[in-house]
Amino acid sequence: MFIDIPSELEAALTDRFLPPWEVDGSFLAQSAVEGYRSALAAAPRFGETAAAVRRALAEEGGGYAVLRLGNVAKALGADGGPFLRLVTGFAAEVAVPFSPFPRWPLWKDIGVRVDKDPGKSSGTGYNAFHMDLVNGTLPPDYTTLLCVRPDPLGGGASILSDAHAAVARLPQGSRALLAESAYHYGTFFDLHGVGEEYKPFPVLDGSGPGGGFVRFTAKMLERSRLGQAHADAARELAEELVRGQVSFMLQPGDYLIVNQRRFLHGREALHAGQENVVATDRRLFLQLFLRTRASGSPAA
Ligand SMILES: O=C(O)CCC(=O)C(=O)O
Ligand SMILES: [Fe+2]
Repeated sequence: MFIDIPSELEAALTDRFLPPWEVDGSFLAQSAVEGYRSALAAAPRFGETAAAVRRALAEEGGGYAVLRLGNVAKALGADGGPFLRLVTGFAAEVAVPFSPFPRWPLWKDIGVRVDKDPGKSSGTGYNAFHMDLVNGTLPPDYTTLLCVRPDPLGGGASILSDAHAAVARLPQGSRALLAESAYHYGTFFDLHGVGEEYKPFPVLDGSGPGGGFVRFTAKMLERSRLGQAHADAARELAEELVRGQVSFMLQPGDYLIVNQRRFLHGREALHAGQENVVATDRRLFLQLFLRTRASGSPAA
């Protein structure tokens, strides 16, 4: 699931100048998709590298990929526009980049805030297994995270777990409870391109492995009021996800792409002592969502 960039491609990417992108509503404009594609297609071994990413996201047992762009990040600067445009070009080879948040740019900062709820995005604590935008009828097909800077104190490993495999290990009774529309999480306000608010929702929608979403966030165990039996089934699923998890520390320039129909994701707690790290040295990730063309109209 880790995909290295051939050195001749690294060299070409470092030289390649991509212009700033334009958006069309909440989506990356088709002109940008095509412009980036034709610029990058000329780079040696770009096509096969993009194909390897798509294969890792779709193959049997697959569902996530880490594209290792560290050397390119080092050459171009991990937090600058030129590098971000290249990564956007790779993302557009998987599906269409979009922002569900109308007032936000395409890429959303996930920094570190010591004053924030520790279990949430930008908090310092354990970020339990979840899918992003879980309470929309049409969550993003892919969620992606670009590591600009890891936690300098060594915490914050990324965690991933095969959602359908975890479900398959549960007893039938628990699966039946998870298939009921008895779950809810969070608020739904001013979001674009992710359908309507889904409340209450079933965790399992009956489409089986490889098909639908396992619409789950372990955060609802603490933050939503659920009936006892439904909460117990959700807790069992959360435990199975942890049992099956993989974890790794992303390095600067690593780009994680998660197929939300296959894998759920989260993050280990950052190391203690973040208040002693100056803000500009703290962990910084950037997040981008992708929509498969067939699953929702880019014009939506
Ligand atoms: O900080 C991370 O590595 C993951 C954050 C996350 O999953 C989110 O904000 O949705
Ligand atoms: Fe997330």
